[in-house]
Parts: sequence; C-alpha cells; structure tokens
Amino acid sequence: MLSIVVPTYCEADNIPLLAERLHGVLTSRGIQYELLISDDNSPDDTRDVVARLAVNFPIRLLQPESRDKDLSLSVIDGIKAATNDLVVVMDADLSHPPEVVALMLEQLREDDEVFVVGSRYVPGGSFDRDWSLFRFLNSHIATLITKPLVSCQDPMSGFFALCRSRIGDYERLNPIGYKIGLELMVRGNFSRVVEVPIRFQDREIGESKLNLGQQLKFLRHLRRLYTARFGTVGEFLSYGLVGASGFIVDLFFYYLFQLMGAPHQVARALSFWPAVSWNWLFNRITTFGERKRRSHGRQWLEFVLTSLFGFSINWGVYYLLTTHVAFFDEYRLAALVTGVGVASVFNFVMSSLYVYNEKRQ
Ligand SMILES: Nc1nc2c(ncn2[C@@H]2O[C@H](COP(=O)(O)OP(=O)(O)O)[C@@H](O)[C@H]2O)c(=O)[nH]1
Ligand SMILES: [Mg+2]
Repeated sequence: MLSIVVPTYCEADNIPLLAERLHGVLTSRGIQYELLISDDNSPDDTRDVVARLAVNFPIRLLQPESRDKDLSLSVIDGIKAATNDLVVVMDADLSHPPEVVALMLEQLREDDEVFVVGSRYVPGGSFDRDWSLFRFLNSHIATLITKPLVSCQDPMSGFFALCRSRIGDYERLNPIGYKIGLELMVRGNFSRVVEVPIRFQDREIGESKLNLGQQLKFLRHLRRLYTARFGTVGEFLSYGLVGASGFIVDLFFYYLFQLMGAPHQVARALSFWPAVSWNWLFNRITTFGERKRRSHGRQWLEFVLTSLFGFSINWGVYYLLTTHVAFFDEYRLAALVTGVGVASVFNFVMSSLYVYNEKRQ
C-alpha cells in the first residue's frame, strides 16, 4: 500500500485530473493507494471537489485548523497523516508525471533506506524548453550550492518518495519556505538519494506560487542546513566570506576618500568604519542569522570594539614577527597573512561567544 501526499493551494481545477490519472496508472498495475490532499484552506471549492471525488477514489482532504499557510508544513502534515509507510509527495499541477510514481515505488521496494527523487536533470529527464533563462540559472545555481549537503542533481524537486520510518524525529525538521524535499534529504536517515528521470511539464491551470520572497527564504533555509550539517566550521566559513567582502568595502572607501582629497593615513582610518559596519550587518543577517536578534546599536558597538581589538592583534602579530623573525622579515606577506589568520580566529570566537551570543533558534 502506498500513500500519496499532495500539498495544494487553490488547485480545485487540477485535483480531479490528477486523481484520475493516478488512479488509472496505479490500478492498472495493481497498486493500492490513498491520495491525501493536504490543503491550506484554499478559498476555492477544493473541499467540495474532494468530497465529490471521494465517491469514486480513495481520496482524503486534510486542512489545518490553525497555522499560517505553509507548503513545507502541509507536506509534513500529510506524511504524518498517511496510513502507510511508503509515501510519495508530488505537486497537484500535473507537472510531475503520475506514471513515474510506480517506478519510484519499485525503487523503495528494492531498498527502503533510499530517498527517491523525481529528477529533471539526470539522463532521460527534461523540463519544458520555454523556461526563462532566469528560472534555468536559478535552478542550476541553487543545485550547485546544495552540493556539499546532498549528492543529488535535482535537490529542489518537489516530487519524491520515501519510507516514512526513515525520517526519524519530526521535531528535528525545521524547514523555512518551499524546499521540504531538501530538508528531508539532509536531515532524514537515508542511505543515499536515488534519482528517477522525469519529464517535467509546466502547469497549464493556475499559476506558480514561487516568488522572490520564497527565494530569500531558500537562502535562509540553506544557511540553516549548513549550520546543522557543519556546525561551527560552517559559521567560520561564512564569517570568513563576510570578512572577505568587507575587505573589498574597506579598499573601496580607502581609495574613495583619497580621491576626495584625504591623506592616505586618514583614508585608512576612515575606511575602517563602513567596512566594519558592513561586516557587522552581514554577520548579523547571515553567519549568526539563526541566533536571536538583539538591539542594533549596542551590538554594533561591541562588534566594533572586538574588531579594533582584533586589528591590534593583527597588527601586533605582524610587528612582532617582522621584527623578531628573519624569515618573516624577508617574506612580509607571510607575516601579514599570519596576522590576519590569528585575528580572524580571535574575532570569530569573540563574535560567537560575545557579540552574537544568543542561542541558535
Ligand atoms: N498546502 C500548501 N500547498 C501549496 C502552497 N503553495 C503552493 N502549494 C502547492 O505546492 C505545489 C507546488 O506549487 P507551485 O505553485 O506549482 O510551485 P512551482 O511548481 O515551483 O511553480 C502545488 O501543488 C501547489 O498547489 C501552500 O502555501 N500550502
Ligand atoms: Mg508547479
């Protein structure tokens, strides 16, 4: 037996088409199933449509009593409510071919520890050619930045199958936004990801709910997964990247102030401020973004103080090494790099324990 979970929002026109096609495919192969429509209280006639279909098909409607509209939570609700251990999740808009469900099920029957993904990007898979360049790039870049987290060509796919007991503790799941498949792949106890090629078809009825807000949520989701997977190392890398971008800001203002006529020592002293503020803000949003927020002013001041202290360490290391060690006097760049390295570790530890010291959410 199989449970098929379909999250929906305003898909009253698509649900009957999906129900019929699934029924045809599955009954012809002798597969028993239930179809769970996990709907976020759509303001269309989804409720009546499902009630009518329930006369002929094994279909059930789930609607949350109280919570905000949320695709990922709807999928989790559906999986929890399923009566079977084998679960397939797919969209209502017929962009995921129902025929592939049977193939996915076969994979799970062979090995119930795997996570099966309906993939557009493996040989045999495809997507509609009229995808905009933006959508295409977007999808590829997103796939690239998930590489360290999962080995999957199409981790953004909303079409997947799994054995429910492999999810483990639902409390550990903490998705933001749309990518519940990625969340499950990363946090579940799956041995590996198996990809089944699909021919992805753009929806014909209704419109996509993917917008810029969702994209930003995706970035926050990724950061959360990276922190979960790589812990402090992930934070340190992010801190380093922010620092590198701050260095560019620093250089930019260093030259700008000189162009405006400031002497180079003054320019050096002034450019520190925009750079350090940039670093503070971006670390607040990115590196330590999972930690609870607190007042801007005080945190900025603390960040500046630790950075100044860090800068003295940076400079002190450089000074000591170049005056006392012949090697470093000969290779001054090595002294500079060592100074930056020691100070970065110091700054990071101070930031982590002190400036952004609130617990991760
Ligand atoms: N329950 C629920 N379903 C949603 C929500 N947003 C989208 N969906 C459903 O999730 C599936 C994928 O959404 P869609 O708009 O097609 O996204 P796209 O395929 O990425 O363009 C569809 O079945 C939608 O009806 C939501 O907030 N709650
Ligand atoms: Mg869609």
